[in-house]
Amino acid sequence: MATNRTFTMIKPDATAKNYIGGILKMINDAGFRIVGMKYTKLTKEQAGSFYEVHKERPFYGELVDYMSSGAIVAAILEKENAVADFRNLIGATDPTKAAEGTIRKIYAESIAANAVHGSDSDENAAIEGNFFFSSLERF
Ligand code: FUP
Repeated sequence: MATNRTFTMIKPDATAKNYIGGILKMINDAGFRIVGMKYTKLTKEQAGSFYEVHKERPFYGELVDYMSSGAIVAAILEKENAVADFRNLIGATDPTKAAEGTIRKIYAESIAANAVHGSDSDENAAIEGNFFFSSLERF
């Protein structure tokens, strides 16, 4: 089903390198409207809870350390077919495999520090958006 909202984070590697503006420009130019946005830093506990679905994966500890290592930008994005279109815009998890012109191809440094997060389903987009934003913080 085509839906109209997804959730993203600009990750610590990208905020540290001053890529926030470039990434937000790509997001807006692709037709996404920002309906909630927050510049913040996750505690280890918050990062662990956000990525709980990956807790059995070998990279979970490093992922939690990395995601709590610096500032992030969390945002809710609106567009027709938002989840699938945003996954196309960001490209493959591993930037060496990401298509030309995608955010990860342009801005990511590695599979772990891969510049942006994008929800993988409508259900997760709602869960992840609710993790960061109350109903009063989205428009
Ligand atoms: P994606 O949906 O593209 O963000 O990728 P996954 O849900 O598979 O993985 C979530 C995050 O775990 C990635 F963004 C980065 C991290 N990860 C690793 O650090 N190593 C891996 O081998 C796979 C994922």
